[in-house]
Amino acid sequence: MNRIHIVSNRLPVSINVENDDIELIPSVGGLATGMRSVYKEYNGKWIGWPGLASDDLDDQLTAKIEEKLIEEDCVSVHLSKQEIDLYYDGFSNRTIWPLFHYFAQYIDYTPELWDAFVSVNQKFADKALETIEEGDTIWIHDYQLLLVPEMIKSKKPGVTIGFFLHIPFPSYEVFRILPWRKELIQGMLGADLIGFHTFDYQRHFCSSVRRLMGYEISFNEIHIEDRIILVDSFPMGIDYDKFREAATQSFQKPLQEKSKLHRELEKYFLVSPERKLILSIDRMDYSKGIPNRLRAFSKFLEDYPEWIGKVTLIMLAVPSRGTVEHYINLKREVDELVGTVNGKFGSINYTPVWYFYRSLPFENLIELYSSCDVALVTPVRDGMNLVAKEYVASRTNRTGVIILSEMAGVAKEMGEALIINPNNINEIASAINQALVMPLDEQRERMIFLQDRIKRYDVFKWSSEFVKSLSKVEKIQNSFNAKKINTKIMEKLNSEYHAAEKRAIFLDYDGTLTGFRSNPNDAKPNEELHDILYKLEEDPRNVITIISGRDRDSLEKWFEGHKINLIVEHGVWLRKYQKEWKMLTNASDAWKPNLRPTLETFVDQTPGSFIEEKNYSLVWHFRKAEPEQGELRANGLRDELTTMIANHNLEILEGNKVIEVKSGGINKGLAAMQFLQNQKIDFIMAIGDDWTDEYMFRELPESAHTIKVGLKKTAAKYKVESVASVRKLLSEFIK
Ligand code: ADQ
Repeated sequence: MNRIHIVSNRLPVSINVENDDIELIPSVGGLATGMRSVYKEYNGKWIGWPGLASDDLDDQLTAKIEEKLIEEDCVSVHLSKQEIDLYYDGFSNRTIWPLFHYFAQYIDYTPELWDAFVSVNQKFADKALETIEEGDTIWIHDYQLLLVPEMIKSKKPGVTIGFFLHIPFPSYEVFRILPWRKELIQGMLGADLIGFHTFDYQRHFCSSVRRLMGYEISFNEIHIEDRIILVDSFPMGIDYDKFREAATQSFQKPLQEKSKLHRELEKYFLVSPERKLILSIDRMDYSKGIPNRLRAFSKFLEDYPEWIGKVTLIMLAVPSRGTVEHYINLKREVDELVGTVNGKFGSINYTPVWYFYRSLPFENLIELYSSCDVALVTPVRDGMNLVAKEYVASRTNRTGVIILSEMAGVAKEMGEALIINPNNINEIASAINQALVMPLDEQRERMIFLQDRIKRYDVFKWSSEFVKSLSKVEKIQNSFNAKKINTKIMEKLNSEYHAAEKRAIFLDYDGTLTGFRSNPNDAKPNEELHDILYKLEEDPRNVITIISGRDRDSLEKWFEGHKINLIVEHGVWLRKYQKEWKMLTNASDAWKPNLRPTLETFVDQTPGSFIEEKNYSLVWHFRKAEPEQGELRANGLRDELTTMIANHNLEILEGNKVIEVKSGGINKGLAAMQFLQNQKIDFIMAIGDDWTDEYMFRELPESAHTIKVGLKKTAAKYKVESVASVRKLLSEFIK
């Protein structure tokens, strides 16, 4: 694999400037650890903001910082105070963060925030574009940079782009609230691989793509005009061994080397071995459910008074986004709640909640993880939550219980935890009691499973799985590109076309010569298409046939005046130029009254769907129906029809948002071959987008030039991206 670069809001280092001396302090966070192994191994650069506002730096200092950063393969994006305020504290944390965590009431819709978000994302993209080359791979991180994938892809399409979202992706009903929802989706779709922590977020994202953009999604592939995008879930892990080793070492330290905190903790247990500690660690964020946790702890002491004096909640909250109003209010609420609980249940020698509003060094974090009997992790929404995994990794003696919110992504991987609803205070209170009285054997049984899983899928496995999928998507794109008509293939087609004495050209209509419309009757040919066809027809060597699933009427009307043959209803009818309609098969329509009522039931149950009746077929259209409901009903209808048509000479065709039942024994392939009988043709070309066209691609002779419109698997020799590319290709012949 080529070079892999990383782009994230923050670089993996902080900068300390003292008397013009610059010190780089590596970040110890999970993302930095996981990504360091990737960009170092693949000779890439890390592009991001170094954490200092550019207004505070003069040119000389900036140059010095850049120099120092480049030694670490880091490339800085400089942001002014105002940019940080509007893009980071602003749109990222006042708009996207609450929206994606289902706090719709907190969303800030100020347009200036959006404008800043666009321009700062462009800054990141520009910096990346300066740094990377075509053929490189780039991995972009998180919600602050949702627009960067498209900004890079549009300038350097040869770069393979991965994007990972570290927070939840909300359901469509919530996502649609945002005025800029389409722009965000478009931005993300610049990536070739889009990763989420859980399948639920992936599902929500795909649903928004389908509804907002109308793209087809099959399994985890999104088919856009010129590419396939893979969507998948990769639950992020931690550096398991680092936590495990640190916890082991912490216990082995002689007393005099132990930290002050550690000695305090040991003293606490010395008073009485019955004493228990519950741990709560988060950034101070409203998504983490801290007030409810305090309420639940208070309820627990009220419901189980035997624990008063014996259980302490250590609550650690890292200051975060302190300039944003909702965070200031949250801090106030938490301060008050801590005071209330301590006032209500505390005494001279008992403080129920030990509250720390600060960040702690790694060493202390480990001491807390390994000393506390219970971890209380109760976010109201959380993309993943690494604290739960860090607690598990640090439990060297394999005891300890986690109480875990079902709203955290990590809950999907931790079935052995006590899973609670973070809004159910009573449930949390009783889970605390259950955790405290849980026998050690049961704790170990649960912990062994948890540790095995978290050890196996650690942060290195997570990043290598993502990188593996990036190379998979690169292969998919390459195989698509191999069939794609490029200049060389076009030259070959052109020279064979011009050398031929008689040419048969079969053209499907919907999705090939013209785009799809909600109402099929609106898909009339426009002037451009008429023009191209008139010019092709002028050449007496060309025999042009429109071969479609449509009925006779619309095509006959729309192509009046053209020197064109028509094959309709998937090959039932043929009308040669200036001749009468002729049936190519002995089709029957006697079955229609039996099947129609079934289709009508589906129309009644699926708003927006309707039936089209052709001479020898019935078609159920669901393009205008709500997309997911349409797909679901289509499956149901297919099942029902399959049973009904058994032993009749009928076939079910699944087209683009349609299900069609038609007389059997005929298809576009057989019809095209019948048409070619007894004709001396030395150039055959067939173009189509649908799987009904696959019959044509398979039946026509090997020498035929078969061309698929779109990205799906095909028997055709070549592919083009869209209706526009079909028109361009046909225009090439008549230049
Ligand atoms: P966060 O919302 O920051 O991350 P989380 O995954 O829990 O949430 O990570 C917090 C990290 O901060 C942990 O590594 C923890 O050790 C550390 N930490 C917490 N309190 C600390 C303290 N007082 N002192 C020092 N360190 C402390 C976002 C998403 C999450 C997602 C991660 C990773 O919101 O859902 O899991 O990204 O993708």
